[in-house]
Amino acid sequence: MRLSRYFLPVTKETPGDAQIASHQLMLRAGLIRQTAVGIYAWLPLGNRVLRKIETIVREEQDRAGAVEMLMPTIQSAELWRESGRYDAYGPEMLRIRDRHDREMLYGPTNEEMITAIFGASTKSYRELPRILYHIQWKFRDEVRPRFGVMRGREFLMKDAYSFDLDEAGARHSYDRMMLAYLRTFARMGLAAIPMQADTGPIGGDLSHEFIILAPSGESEVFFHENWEAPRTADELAVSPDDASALRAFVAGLTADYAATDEKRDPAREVEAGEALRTSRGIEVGHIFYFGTKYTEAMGMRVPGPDGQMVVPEMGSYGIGVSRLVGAVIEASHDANGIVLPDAIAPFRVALINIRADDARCAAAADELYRRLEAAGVEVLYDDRDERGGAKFATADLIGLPWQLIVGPKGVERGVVELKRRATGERQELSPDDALARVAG
Ligand code: 5CA
Repeated sequence: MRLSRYFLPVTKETPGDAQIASHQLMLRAGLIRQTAVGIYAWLPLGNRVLRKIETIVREEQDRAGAVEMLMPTIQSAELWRESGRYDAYGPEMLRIRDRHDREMLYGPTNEEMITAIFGASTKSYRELPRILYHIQWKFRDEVRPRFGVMRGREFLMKDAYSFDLDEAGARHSYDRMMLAYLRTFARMGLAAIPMQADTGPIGGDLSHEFIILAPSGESEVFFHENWEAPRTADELAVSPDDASALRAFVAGLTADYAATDEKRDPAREVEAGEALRTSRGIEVGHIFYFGTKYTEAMGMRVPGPDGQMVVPEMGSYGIGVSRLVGAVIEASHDANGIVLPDAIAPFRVALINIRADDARCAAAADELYRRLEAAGVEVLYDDRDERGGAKFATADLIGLPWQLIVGPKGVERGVVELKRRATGERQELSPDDALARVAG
């Protein structure tokens, strides 16, 4: 992509109404624009980050055995009356009337809808277990939308729903999602800690929030210091299909104490002793096991193996996909801007021609651009007629993992400069070597 044809409205000034670094940087680096309180447009660069995150989430859901579908954003009030949540949900629900005066709502979550759809078509215990998910926009009329996409009103969520015949099955589904979540966050370079959590309006008694430690986080959390050395995706290679091996693995992982403020356990904190840590944290995911709460209320029953009717056991599993963009940036930035992890970078390389008016520089940079594209390396080529300084500042601000810099002196000697954004490390290399390096 040539920057001269892109839409990347970066700004120098820090927006006054943005309180935390990730929100300021997302605005300054041209990732998002607010269009109404708590509602954001995703500009081209932000949209690419969002899609990268979505892809990792999707790959890990698929690996866990979940099946993707897509449900609408607008739901009928009727559905929510069946579960009793239409009134219980309160002012966070955006209620809408259509031209026939029918009561509708913009979905804050989808337990009712999936139970209605899956329940109506499931006729036998042989069709269970299943885990279904979608990645769809939600709306919650938050009292205090803040921190940009971190607590928005409209936000993108991955929500999965499991249906099982019995509690043992439901716990296996829960473990599948626990593993998928740990892998998802590890792949994004995030150390997310699963913490025992409150269930709020979703219900049930078994629940974990996945928390990233950050001073600007909204939750107060308590945990054993062992969580400070998080697992990498490679250490999470267990198969999701072997229920007992997976149970043992998850039990081992979650043996160390970790709880949100509402779920503190004084006895376990005494046990942790000197190793007890406290911090602020950002909730990036939340999983729930709530048994038959919705299937019971909505009348879902299937004939079991010996003819008796079974009310399926459910869980639901959410990831804040749009919140993650803010959370990753909150966890990874410096004084010059965003530092994006390779796995979710919108482009891998910023190719910078520092002298657009120099024919030899332009030819060398054009050639590198052509070769990068041919090699399938995602590149944002700063071919604009701007000062070198401004181009460097933009490249640092948007935080692509690599900067490939073409200047007149280097061109003379047949070299280009390669800079790693995260470390600031610079190297002079031949164009061939630089290409091999960034393509690796
Ligand atoms: N139905 C369940 C699981 S599918 C559910 O809705 N869970 S939740 O309420 O915990 O939301 C799931 C995730 O969505 C949260 O962990 C958080 O990462 C994200 N989220 C929730 N509210 C917001 C918000 N206002 N802005 C951005 N992300 C949010």
